[in-house]
Amino acid sequence: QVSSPSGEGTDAVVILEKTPFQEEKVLELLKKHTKLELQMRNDIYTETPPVLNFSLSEEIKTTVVYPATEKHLQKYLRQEVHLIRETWEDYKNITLPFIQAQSFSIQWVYNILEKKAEADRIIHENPDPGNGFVLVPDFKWNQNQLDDLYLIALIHRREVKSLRDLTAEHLPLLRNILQEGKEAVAKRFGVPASQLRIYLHYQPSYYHLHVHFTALGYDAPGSSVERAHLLADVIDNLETDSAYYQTRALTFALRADELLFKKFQEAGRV
Ligand code: M7G
Repeated sequence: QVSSPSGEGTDAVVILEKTPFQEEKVLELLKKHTKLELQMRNDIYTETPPVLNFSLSEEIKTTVVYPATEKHLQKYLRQEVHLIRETWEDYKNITLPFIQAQSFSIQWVYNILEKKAEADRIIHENPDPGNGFVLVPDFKWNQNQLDDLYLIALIHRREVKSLRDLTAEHLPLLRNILQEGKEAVAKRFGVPASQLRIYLHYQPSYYHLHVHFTALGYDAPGSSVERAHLLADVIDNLETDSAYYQTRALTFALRADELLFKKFQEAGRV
């Protein structure tokens, strides 16, 4: 909670993340701690207890959400999770009405698309209103090292909420993101397409279609099988069947305190 001058409290979310080690720093640290205590040894494997006095002060990245809504607070609190298998009927009867009723603002997306925010960070843009997009570094990446490279492509079209809305009509747009996105990342960061994980989330947190680009060697949050859908596979599926995402069941995890989970519970689907 943050107190205003009037003494009133407003919630804030402060996210602290340890950034990947930088090679030179690791060497420095190991030189400093030459006498590490032994905790376990088995054959060629040895473990030491965690060392508390490593200097990590410069290795922590901070993200602040302020003022934070109830949904932001929920998102970051630890909670029990459950797997949902959403049929197309479930989507129409439960998920879609939920998305339409909720008001998780996507103003930040519009600000990027309209160059009102982060304009100087744009890596690539295809300005076509139907098949274009903007590629920017994700919030989660501080751009200091390529190990945890993370970019997002935001589409210019505004009516495509998620994977569930995609049909063959969107193939040119998706192909542009895949092709131009790969080229832009290779050109700017020198990371080849073979080392990129390019995918969509289902469910996403923000219902304006976007594509994640992360370094293959980075275990990015949300890259697990119950959430990530590789863009190349999405394109293939739509080429095979334009209604693929309007017929198939999709799996995702929901936290027990999420409103959408409660809606699935009320409908007797969990
Ligand atoms: P998502 O799949 O909707 O949900 O992805 P997730 O946040 O649960 O992964 C949205 C992505 O947009 C995430 O990777 C966020 O880190 C990123 N993101 C969110 N915001 C509010 C911003 C922002 O203001 N700027 C940028 N550059 N990225 C953001």
